[in-house]
Amino acid sequence: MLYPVAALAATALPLTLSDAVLAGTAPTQAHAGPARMVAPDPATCPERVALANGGFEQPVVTGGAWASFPDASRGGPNAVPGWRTTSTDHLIEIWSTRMGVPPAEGKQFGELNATQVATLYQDRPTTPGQKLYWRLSHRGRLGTDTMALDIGDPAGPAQQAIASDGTAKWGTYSGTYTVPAGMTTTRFAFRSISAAGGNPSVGNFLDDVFFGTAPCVVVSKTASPQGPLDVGEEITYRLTAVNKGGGEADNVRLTDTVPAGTTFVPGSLQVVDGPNSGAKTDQAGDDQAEFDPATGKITIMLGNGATAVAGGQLPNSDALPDGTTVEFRVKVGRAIAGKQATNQGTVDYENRLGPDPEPLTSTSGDIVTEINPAVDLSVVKTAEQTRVTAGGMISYHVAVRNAGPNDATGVVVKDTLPAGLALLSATPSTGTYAGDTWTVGTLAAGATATLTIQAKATTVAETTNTATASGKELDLDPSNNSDSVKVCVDPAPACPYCRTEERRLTR
Ligand SMILES: [Ca+2]
Ligand SMILES: [Ca+2]
Ligand SMILES: [Ca+2]
Repeated sequence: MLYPVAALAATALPLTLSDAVLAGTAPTQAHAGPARMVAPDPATCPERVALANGGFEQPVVTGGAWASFPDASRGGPNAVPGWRTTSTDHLIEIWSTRMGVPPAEGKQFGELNATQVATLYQDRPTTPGQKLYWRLSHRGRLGTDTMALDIGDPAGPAQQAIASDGTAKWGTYSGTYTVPAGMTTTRFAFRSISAAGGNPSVGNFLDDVFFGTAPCVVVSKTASPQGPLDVGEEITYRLTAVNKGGGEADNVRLTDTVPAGTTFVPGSLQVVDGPNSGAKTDQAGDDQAEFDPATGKITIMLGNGATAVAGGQLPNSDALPDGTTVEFRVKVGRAIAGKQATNQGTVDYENRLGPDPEPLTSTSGDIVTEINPAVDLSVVKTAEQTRVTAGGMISYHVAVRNAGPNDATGVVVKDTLPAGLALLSATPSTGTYAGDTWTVGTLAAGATATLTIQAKATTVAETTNTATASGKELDLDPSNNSDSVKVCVDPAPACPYCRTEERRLTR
């Protein structure tokens, strides 16, 4: 009949599709050279899969050299996170270094055979089509112990590998697993096969177990203050790298070139949060961060174990929820007055879960800071006469120039005539003069406006006349916004006849 045939077709189709999708988007291996994967963002990082407590570091064995703990199904403060066992007593055995066997990772490891021959497992939510990586370390206790790794449907996971190791050293195993269509929960299980000595409570040490998705680093960035900012102010950039994947990211390096028109603030490199936090020097070779003045490039090695020459490891966000954050500062230069400071950071890292390191790259995306316009108004004031007699006329010339870089708006020049001078006329090349204020208005970058003032000297004096320019925009050099000129007003000489007459009258 038709129904079973249709059902078969419906299940077969998604399988084919999902395989095709995988071929197109699954991370590629590093053989192709420098080509790097497209930057992931939280939306494109695949749903994270990662085991809990893969190194059996929890709960911490205290008091003795080993301890049996209830499995995760029992709950409670003493339960082993993540792991469950098919053992009827639900006990999981964990060893500390005090038993004289060095862990493969950290300070503790598990023993598969706790009190019974059993299976240790974790069930994780998975997305069909996902590529998952697995890795484990296995060791015999009294001789050669053997176990199977099973992965798949919790109702009956399929054998992936057999681990058989003696007591001399940890054996390491790794592989990949693609989640089949329809499987939204995947079981990852260790099944005891045999143990030297035959004691059901002895055998098959386990450590450094991983099962999950590739690392996926997401980079975000902030600039503070948000702006708009003036030329001469500083921007603090903070970049945060969080690993939203399953496995740890390796060889994690952040690079960031300071935005055009800004200069790096020396001594401003620091790891704000995460592994190795603290201030770093600008110099290369002495710690995990450096600034290269020749290229304007900042390089910071991130993560656990980062050095001056190699990036460290960034655990996933289950282990390090906030990732790691770094900071540096730049000073806004006049070249970007009235423009924008645009910056983005890049994090390069590797997925080392497979047989070859796979290079991956993430960027923060652009962060844009508006920069206010800036100008440099300057005033030059001259007088055609520096010495006049009382009652005579003085011609003043005022020039206001805008050296830029942006157009100046709302430009006014204050030019108050000193006492003893009476205004005759004021002739601006642009704008208007009223009272003691020349309203220039807009003055383009590079433009000059002039004003001629004619005044009558009414009082004998040494007069100083000052003109001062101001505008709406930040003035990059306030020292040249004023200029003064000095004029001497002498007494008018009396005529010879008057002098004789004065003498005669006083006799
Ligand atoms: Ca461990
Ligand atoms: Ca340094
Ligand atoms: Ca100025």
